[in-house]
Amino acid sequence: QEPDVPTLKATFSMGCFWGVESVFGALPGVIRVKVGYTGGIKENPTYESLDDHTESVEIEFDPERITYASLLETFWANHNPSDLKPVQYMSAIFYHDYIQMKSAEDSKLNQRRVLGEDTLTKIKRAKVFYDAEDYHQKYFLRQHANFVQSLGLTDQDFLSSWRATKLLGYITGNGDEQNLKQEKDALGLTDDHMSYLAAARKSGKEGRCSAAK
Ligand code: MHO
Repeated sequence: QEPDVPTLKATFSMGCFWGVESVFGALPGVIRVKVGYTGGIKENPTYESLDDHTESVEIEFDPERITYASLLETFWANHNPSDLKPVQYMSAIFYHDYIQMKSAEDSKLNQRRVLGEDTLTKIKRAKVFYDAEDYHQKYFLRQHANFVQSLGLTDQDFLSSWRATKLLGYITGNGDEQNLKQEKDALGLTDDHMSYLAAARKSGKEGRCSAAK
């Protein structure tokens, strides 16, 4: 069942969004994640015509279970913010309110202390978030076609369900084994599904974009 709790949004850019969606999806308290394009001016960008937009994730989280500060820690820990990248893959935090802006700025200062060098991370106000094409949503989960089919996941689920968000996180080897076991029934998983997931988590073959990104 989809959790029915009030959520807040967080928007981050930190390189190829396939892997970023997987990392955040597995975190307890993260309810949903989707991938898309934001930060630019061009209207209705697509993957083929991104223009001045950046690959990003939009996270819906339950602030009773995970803090924005802890999402920021995951942000810094999962990319190199000092690497010069094309706009498509740049490092950026898109804040949704004043408090998020302050936390983002504090965490960026702290990151500079930790790294001993400046980061290239942009901190900007969140604007329109354009959902990426269906085939980009939960990309690494979609590669397991039979698994996905046996769970009856639709494009709508891939875009906006808790279930697909968690399954993406787990199947890519992120998240905690214990949490996966606890969520087995809520995710509608059989014992066969659990074995399949365990094997996929161990193989660790998926969950990465190509080295260039
Ligand atoms: N084509 C690259 C990056 C895809 S990404 C969503 C790859 O295969 O990893 O920008």
